[in-house]
Amino acid sequence: MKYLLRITFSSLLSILALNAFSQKTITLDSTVLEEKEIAVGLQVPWEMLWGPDDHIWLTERRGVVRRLNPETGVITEILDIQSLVESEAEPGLLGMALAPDFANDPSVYLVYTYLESTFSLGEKLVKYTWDGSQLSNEVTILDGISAAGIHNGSRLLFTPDNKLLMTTGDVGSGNLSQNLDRLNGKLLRINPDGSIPDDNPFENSYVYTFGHRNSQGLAYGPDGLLFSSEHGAQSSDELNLIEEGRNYGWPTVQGMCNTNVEINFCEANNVREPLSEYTPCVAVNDLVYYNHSAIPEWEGKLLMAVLGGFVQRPRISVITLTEDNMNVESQAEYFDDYGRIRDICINPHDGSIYFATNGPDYPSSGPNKIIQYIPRGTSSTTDIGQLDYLKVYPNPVQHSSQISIELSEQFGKGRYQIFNFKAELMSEGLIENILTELNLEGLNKGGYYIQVSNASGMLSKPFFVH
Ligand SMILES: [Ca+2]
Ligand SMILES: [Ca+2]
Repeated sequence: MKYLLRITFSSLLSILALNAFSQKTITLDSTVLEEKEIAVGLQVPWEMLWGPDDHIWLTERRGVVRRLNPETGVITEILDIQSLVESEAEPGLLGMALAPDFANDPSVYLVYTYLESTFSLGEKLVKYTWDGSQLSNEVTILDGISAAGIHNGSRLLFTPDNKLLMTTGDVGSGNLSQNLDRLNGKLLRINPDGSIPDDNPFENSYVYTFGHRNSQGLAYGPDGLLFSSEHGAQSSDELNLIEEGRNYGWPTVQGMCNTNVEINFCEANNVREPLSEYTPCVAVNDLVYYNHSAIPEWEGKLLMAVLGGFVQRPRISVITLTEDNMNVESQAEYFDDYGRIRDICINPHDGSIYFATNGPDYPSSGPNKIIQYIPRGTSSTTDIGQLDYLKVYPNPVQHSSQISIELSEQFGKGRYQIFNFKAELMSEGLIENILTELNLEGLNKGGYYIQVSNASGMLSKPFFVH
């Protein structure tokens, strides 16, 4: 329970309740970003990618892959492998990558943990095929990776030369990280068919770099440089620059080489120090490179999702590198009132930022959301003229009164479910008309969300009873 956040449930509710009353904005030097809640009620969204089909693809840790239309908020489920996935606490369905030439090779790569035997968990990299509506036909690409209740890595990233990079965790056994014969505690470089690239740094080995504890952020930055984030123990989360074949020090070295033991080890083993370390740990996670002119203040910078640990607040850190990109010049913090932030993706058209929240507590709790911040003045996302929508009003709504549920003609009618923020089902039923009044008698004061589902997908909205 290392990363337990000391925010009480009631304080979170009041934060969320405040959010509901006004549209939030963030003002940078000259750019104003406006908040939009895209989806609510997800179950630990872990990886979120902007796909070539202009949809957001996301994994939920329990073993579900969904596809989200960012214009309308409609979510469809495209894979459910909960029966294959073991997902207590940290493990589960984690990383995802889409094949770079998706039009000709509609392959989706996933990493998940599974029950190998009664007493052991394994982790594997698999490939599914997208047929335009579902993922199917699992093919194992790489198996034999140890998994555990903690430290399962698994961020995936394609290289420009069409290799697949995958981070692996030390599963709580730091000695694995220095053992080149084991796949744990490493950054692996893999041919998409699962074979070992013949130009890897160690002969006949998937290992690209080693000495990692649990890296869950991986991104190309400026000049094609490769960066990773890495969870430390109690101290020394790391932002690393990845250099082929290098040793990143764990478990002897945490963060910089700055104790006598560390200095000796670093000199003897040519250890690559991090660019930056975070002490005490803040639980650094997804890393993306913001390379869009829509937010000039952030153009050319790294954005890092921070789950938050100990007393440190969750946030997105905006990291400015030095001119040679080899050091961190400064860091600023944003979005620090959403609970744990797991993952980020960027809309390549309008420069919007989307992030996935994982609730206030370790390992996760609801209501997990996808939040968008759109640079003001860009027009790709608007409620006017949307084909699909769900509107809920008034919001907040008076206790023991009625709430209006309005669905677009295009989306049509469906089945509704109302959950509280612990994801407990409070009521459900059919919506028979485009405009429906629901009686809220029996709902206590507090935060809820409604999901409406039909054959075309699911829409969601939060609301508050006061
Ligand atoms: Ca290190
Ligand atoms: Ca150190």
